[in-house]
Amino acid sequence: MKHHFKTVCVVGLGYIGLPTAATLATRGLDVIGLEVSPQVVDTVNNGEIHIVEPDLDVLVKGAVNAGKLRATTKPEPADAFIISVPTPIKDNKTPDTTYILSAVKTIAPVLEKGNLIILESTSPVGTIEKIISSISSLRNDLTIGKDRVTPGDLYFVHCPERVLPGKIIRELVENDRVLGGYTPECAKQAAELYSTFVRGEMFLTNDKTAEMTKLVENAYRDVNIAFANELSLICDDLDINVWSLIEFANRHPRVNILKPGPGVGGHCIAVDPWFIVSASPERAKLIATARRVNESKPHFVVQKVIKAADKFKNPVIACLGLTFKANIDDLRESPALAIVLDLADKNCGAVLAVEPFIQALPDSLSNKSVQMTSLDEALELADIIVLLVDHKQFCEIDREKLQQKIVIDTRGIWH
Ligand code: SAJ
Repeated sequence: MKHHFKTVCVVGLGYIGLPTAATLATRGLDVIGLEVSPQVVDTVNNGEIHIVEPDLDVLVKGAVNAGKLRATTKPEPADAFIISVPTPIKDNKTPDTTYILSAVKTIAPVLEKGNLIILESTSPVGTIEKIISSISSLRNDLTIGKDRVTPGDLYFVHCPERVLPGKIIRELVENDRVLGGYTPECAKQAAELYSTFVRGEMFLTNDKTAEMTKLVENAYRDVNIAFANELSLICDDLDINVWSLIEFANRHPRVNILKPGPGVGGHCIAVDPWFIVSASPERAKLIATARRVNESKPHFVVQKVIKAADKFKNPVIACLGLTFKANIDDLRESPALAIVLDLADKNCGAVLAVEPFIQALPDSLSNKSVQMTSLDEALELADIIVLLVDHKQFCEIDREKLQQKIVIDTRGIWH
């Protein structure tokens, strides 16, 4: 597909923004990364990265060395803007769109007629409409295409990212994309831009459908993980090995049960379902219940550990893994981290934490009586081993070393 884009500004150089920026740069576009953190700007401009993601370092280094990618804290004009900033959840379980709206305010002064504004951040339904009204009030010199038909000076699209941390570089290119335009022409413009690197299929629709599609994808996964987690609770009561049970049930041609775990973490699946619940609380009953089942799992694990610890005078509890899932360094909404924090607060023994993907304990744990140790040290000292993340290193542990220990394997890697 032919395109007219020369310069793209990616707003927010995080887990999604940085890989997207680097990928666009390798396709010959001039990419500006707009970032609030001066440290991140320096890191990227040195051709380095501040997150763990396979192959991203090579991509960024190449793009920066070729002069195709540079980072800055100040907005500059561009042909297209891709906003990829976080959308956290507030304490009352409603979405917090402050980062998006502040990104919009930052770019508003440099917008020009013909610019394409893409929102990749997961957002509650109606966010594109909010962005439009914010920009209309800041830039009344530009027209917007208010009736969703007439073309305006600016093009607005929601193109939710859907890549899996750990496989971002490949999924960015290979996954199908949903492009939700405020007007049909908006979606077409986005398809032109994404055709520079997306090999998957592109589905053009309106902004609200695209916003809901993203939320539904993650709610679907959450509900399915909740089913597995609920089974693990039931099996615990009934003294049935849930891992074997699921293995057997999954031999049915139309059954595919996911894996129970210590809970559901990450910035998406543990958060997005609440966006649907808060938009339609009366209807979203199953989605809300699933979220609660998954949220209850860390407490269940803590109770199991406390029960085991009661058998010792001075128990040493080794917690393996802090991240929200295997083989990444991401701690966001991590149930493993929540479990370790809770164990430390409960004073049920000496708590050791092993996390091969992180150098030092996160702030939330640093003033607690938790000690970070190597895997070998933990295996030697511990009475109780709590496996919280299925990191590769843990899957390879010599099982001999687990004998004589109480093992609480929340991921079923040693079952
Ligand atoms: N988990 C289980 N059991 C399972 C699968 C996952 O307990 O069988 C847990 C994981 O350990 C983790 C959490 O669920 O704590 C989520 O992990 P994940 O690998 O399922 O997903 P994320 O959060 O890394 O990425 C998801 C993906 N969405 C879907 O698979 C529908 C990804 O494609 C999205 O781009 C991403 O959310 C996002 O940004 O929304």
